[in-house]
Amino acid sequence: MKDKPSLLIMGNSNVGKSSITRLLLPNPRKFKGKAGKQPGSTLLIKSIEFPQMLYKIVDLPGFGYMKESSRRRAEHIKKQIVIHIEKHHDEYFFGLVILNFLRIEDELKKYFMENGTTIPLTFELIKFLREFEIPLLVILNKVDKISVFDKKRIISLLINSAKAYGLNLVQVTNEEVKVYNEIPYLEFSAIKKTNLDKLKRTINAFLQKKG
Ligand SMILES: Nc1nc2c(ncn2[C@@H]2O[C@H](COP(=O)(O)OP(=O)(O)O)[C@@H](O)[C@H]2O)c(=O)[nH]1
Ligand SMILES: [Mg+2]
Repeated sequence: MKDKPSLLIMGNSNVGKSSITRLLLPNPRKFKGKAGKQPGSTLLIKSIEFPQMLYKIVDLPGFGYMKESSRRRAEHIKKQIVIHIEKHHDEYFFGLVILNFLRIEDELKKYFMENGTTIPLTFELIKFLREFEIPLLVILNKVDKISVFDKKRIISLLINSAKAYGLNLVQVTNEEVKVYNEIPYLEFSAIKKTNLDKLKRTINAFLQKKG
């Protein structure tokens, strides 16, 4: 029998990956959110699976969650993520790239002001996943923590910055995303469950496409 397809959930530490994973599970009580965090040098990649669930969930760190002090470790983890995706990309029907709304401006400004020649890590990650043709949704999480005014500013900064790197971010619509060169994004709150239905519908649409 064929294995279930996998949903990839990626993002830096603390963006809300475990919280979002929990919202997608049929039985969240059995899930220990901290399972993926271990101090060793090997990235232990665990997938979460329930009999009632039609897909598995794999939770991976993003490309850029380390402080300067542990740069070597960050490089090491990045290499392991790359190896994992190169080997397993066929198993993934869809990927969620999770961003923390409160961190977007800082991340982008850091790159544009101090380091204009390198690509922001989130965009690098998106480009990398797209090379393997894993369809993506960018989740802008923790929308409950910002004002409408800040939200508009951050989203337009994000869209304009993405454009500068050749990525076309568009707000997810009710229809599924058909245009390959567009990357949909969704404002989200794991705490308030904002847009949870939309997220589930989008995941299911891609699951059916793959199935
Ligand atoms: N306000 C707010 N807090 C959130 C949201 N999602 C996650 N958090 C909080 O952010 C922290 C990190 O969440 P977690 O899911 O463990 O992030 P992970 O490290 O990416 O797995 C926890 O304290 C969560 O309660 C959200 O949408 N809104
Ligand atoms: Mg976690």
